Amino acid sequence: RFGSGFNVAVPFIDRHLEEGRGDRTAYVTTGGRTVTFADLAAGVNRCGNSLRGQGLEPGARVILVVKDCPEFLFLFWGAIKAGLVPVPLNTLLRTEDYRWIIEDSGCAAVVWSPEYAAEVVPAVQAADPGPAVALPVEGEGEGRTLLSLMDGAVDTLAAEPADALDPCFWLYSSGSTGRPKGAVHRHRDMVVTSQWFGCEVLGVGPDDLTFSASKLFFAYGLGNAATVPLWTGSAAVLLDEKPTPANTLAVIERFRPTVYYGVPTLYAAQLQALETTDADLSSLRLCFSAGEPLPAEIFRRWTQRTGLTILDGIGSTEALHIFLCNRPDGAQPGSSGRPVPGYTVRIVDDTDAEVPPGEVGRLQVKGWSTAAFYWNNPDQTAATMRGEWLDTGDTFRCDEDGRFQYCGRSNDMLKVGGIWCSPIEIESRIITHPDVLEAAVVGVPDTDGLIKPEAWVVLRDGVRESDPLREALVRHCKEGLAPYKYPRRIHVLDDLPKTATGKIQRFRLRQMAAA
Ligand code: 3SK
Repeated sequence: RFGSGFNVAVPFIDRHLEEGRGDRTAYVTTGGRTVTFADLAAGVNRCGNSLRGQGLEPGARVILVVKDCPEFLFLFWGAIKAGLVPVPLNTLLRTEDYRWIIEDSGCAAVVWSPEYAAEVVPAVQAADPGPAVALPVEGEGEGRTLLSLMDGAVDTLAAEPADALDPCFWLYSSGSTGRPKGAVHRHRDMVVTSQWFGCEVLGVGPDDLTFSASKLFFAYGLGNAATVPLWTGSAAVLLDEKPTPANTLAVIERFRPTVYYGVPTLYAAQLQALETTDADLSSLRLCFSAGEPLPAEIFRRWTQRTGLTILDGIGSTEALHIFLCNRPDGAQPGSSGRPVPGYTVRIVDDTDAEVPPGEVGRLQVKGWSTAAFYWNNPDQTAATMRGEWLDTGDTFRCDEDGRFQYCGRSNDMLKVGGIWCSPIEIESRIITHPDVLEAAVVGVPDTDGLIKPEAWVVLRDGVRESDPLREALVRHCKEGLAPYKYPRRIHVLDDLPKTATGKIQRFRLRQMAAA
């Protein structure tokens, strides 16, 4: 299967029919749809035939701006099976972002859920060159839609022969600055992440039911809900709305998943909701967190409130999924854990030389799921893909036990009074204050041009902003941190600026500070 002619849609989609799982459920949706493995295979084939029927040739890029629904899976896997290259995009982007990516990718097709038409359609019209094919998934009236094409398409399709190392799909990495970069992933990459992380670390098996609050367009959500379950022949729940504490807790109660993937901000908000409501989370055997490091305080509060441990991990769009994480048999608060089997992780200095245990440096990872290159971007490719090592842009420390601890984005670290200082450490202290829900810290030049930490906080519901509260927060930091680390100013916000994948956009806070 993995030799010449290998197309990754075969083991992820067709294998289930060959192994007699056609009648089993692959997906359920909060809107009441059930998709069996046989339905999935038929949808994938119809979708692949529909796209090829529009004149798309092998290798053509197909942009998806599609919510979490069965059609996302039909499109993603159908494109791959038909030899096309799906490019799922963040559904929260704006017209100008979509226009730029349509042009950068040179895509031949754009498909969108009607919910996103207001941002996508003007981008399709403005792009030069624009896509040959532009289709809403569904729609009212006479117009051609993906569903109308699929209605008339046959439900068998021979997989387009490919090689394990051929380009298979792209993911644009949101990055915290600059234009997004199209990471080109290969046919083998999803096999690697699903087997190593899904099976060998989490032990996901056919009887699990997954719920990922993180969306399919994000590498984390794609691995959680579109690859690990399909690799293991298990089922997943799809929520097509923006995840909120209320709807995610309701999904867990109603569908009773065994495996839940969230992000730290959502765990924090769910904890707040659980102060005033009850939710039955007893079906869960595993809670996972990624997207940004999980503060130790949220880990503790979640365990206290639910009796469940959250396994924190780190991955990247370029590595495709999780390469460093805590294990079910020994999660440590505030730690990103150990390498996932199959990955080698090292911490290097500015000359790419490995640093001794305990020292801070840049985290690099090596493994078979890392992207081949960035499309159209040799400079960023050279800066990030260093031979077989991928530079994550994150600063980490590894302790004597081989556990890794996040210290911030490489360019987020602050040097205060000549000493490197991690914003994460200060943030972790601030959020132990009972009035604070979330915090982000950046370095801001003082009147002498010297960098000092300043904090932006979101207060818990019902807490009012005041000078005494700010003073109390500073005192709280002084009591718990090395003297130079306390935030010199506390700013209060309703929400922290974040990327669609939940990472704090510290550059926006720096912009606010400079304004
Ligand atoms: O940010 C992360 O931790 C992550 C995890 C899995 C896949 C992709 C990403 C960015």
